[in-house]
Amino acid sequence: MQHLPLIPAPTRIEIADGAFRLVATTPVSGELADLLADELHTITGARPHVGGHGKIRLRISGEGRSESYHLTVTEHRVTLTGADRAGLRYGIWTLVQAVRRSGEGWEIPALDIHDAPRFAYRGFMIDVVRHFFDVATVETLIDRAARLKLNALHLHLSDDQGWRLEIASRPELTAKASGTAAFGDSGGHFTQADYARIVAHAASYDMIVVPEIDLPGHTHAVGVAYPDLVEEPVLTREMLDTVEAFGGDVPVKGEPCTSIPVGFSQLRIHHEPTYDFLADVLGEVAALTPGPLVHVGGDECLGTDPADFAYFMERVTTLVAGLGKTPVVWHEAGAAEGLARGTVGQFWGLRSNDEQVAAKARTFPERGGGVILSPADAIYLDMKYDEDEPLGLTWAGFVSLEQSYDWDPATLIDGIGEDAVLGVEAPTWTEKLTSLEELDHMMFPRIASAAEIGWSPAPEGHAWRTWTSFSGRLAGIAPLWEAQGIAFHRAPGVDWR
Ligand code: TNX
Repeated sequence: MQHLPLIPAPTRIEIADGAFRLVATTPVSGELADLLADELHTITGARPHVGGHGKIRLRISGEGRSESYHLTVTEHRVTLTGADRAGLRYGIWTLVQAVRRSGEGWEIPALDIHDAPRFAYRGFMIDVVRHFFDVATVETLIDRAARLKLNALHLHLSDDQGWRLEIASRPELTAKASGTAAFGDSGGHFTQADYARIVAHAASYDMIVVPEIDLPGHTHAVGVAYPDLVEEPVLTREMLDTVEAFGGDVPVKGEPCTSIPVGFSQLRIHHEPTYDFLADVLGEVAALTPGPLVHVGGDECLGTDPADFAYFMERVTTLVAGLGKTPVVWHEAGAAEGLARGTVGQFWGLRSNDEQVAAKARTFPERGGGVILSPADAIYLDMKYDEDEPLGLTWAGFVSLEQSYDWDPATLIDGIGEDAVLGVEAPTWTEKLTSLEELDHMMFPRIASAAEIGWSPAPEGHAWRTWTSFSGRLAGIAPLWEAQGIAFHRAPGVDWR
């Protein structure tokens, strides 16, 4: 059977003979008809008429699994029914990917698709700290990720190099600690109005925003604004080596950090004003965020005593839970016994099972929380593709496109099966990335692997869930990505036409 260039692969698809011919006058009607008309305009250059009784009919049924849809294309009509608004929109993205050239015109092959996501959480992360990206850039990335059926944007808003979100009750954070970025490049921050615009833009695609305030490490910038709240930097040999390798200065408490070592900063843990600060910051963050999740970090506290770390993570997750949000933490925090019940763990280990990491990850489902999977040697999109790649980092090795596709959520971590997995997230750290073009290059096409692994059924018994099919479909989708202006990388392994 021929594989249409649909990514992520639909759950069930039948392709028939014949096609629906798309002409400039083809009318589109029903809910979200304007969205489909705009998308068709991008591809064909003509905007169909909206309204009346269209030959292309869109509808929300209010029945069936959330985010699911049913798409039927015959020679005479196109019928798309979403269970809800998100499902209808996902069906539109599928329909748009199925449009193909036919002679001088355009057509959609006759087909029948029933589709629904495998996992509820399908995310991507942007680090706006190491380098800052403005609202317009973030919105563009939302547009692109949404079209791959991703539904969560994790924003990494604070780190050693800067504080990127205005906090009204703690104005010094952005006044003093947002001006610079990695390597002394200029920084920036989101006002609360900017953040609200991002949240609203994401919501217009039924995408949630997951804000991250990284704690108790990765907090050098807090000390630039409020020196009383942080310890002196921990100068380990490893840390000095990274400063040496990547350039920049050794961080000095109270001065902006322009280098990219990790693990040297920490909040003062046995100090009550730290928790007053966190109540203010996280209170505002929770109030600004309609989504259910607030990320509080917990990664790479290399100089922190394990008992202090556990005490801190217990308090901060309890604080977030008290604000009515579900805390999310990086997997290291699984070591803390008293985490708030239901805390979600984000795994960023490697695909080769490391028993110590797996043991930390398993603690989350044991305490009623799900696990979000971000295996670094597969979907850390800041990893270099290969030795010819000028951008990005290599600590998890080179990550080819094929490798990004080569894993499955249900078998990644010993003792964590399908039911414990909340979903998949592809992070893009930005130490070495400074523009939308560079982000595009690193994210596309590997973000498509994350999208398919998060949405499509498990490979067993699904003919499209193979590397050969996926790479073929990527080649087929390239013209659409070009029409959408995505500066994707023509990664080896795909027969890009
Ligand atoms: C590890 S992943 C980090 C980040 C770096 C990233 C670079 C994680 C939880 N921490 O601080 O930016 O590697 O790839």
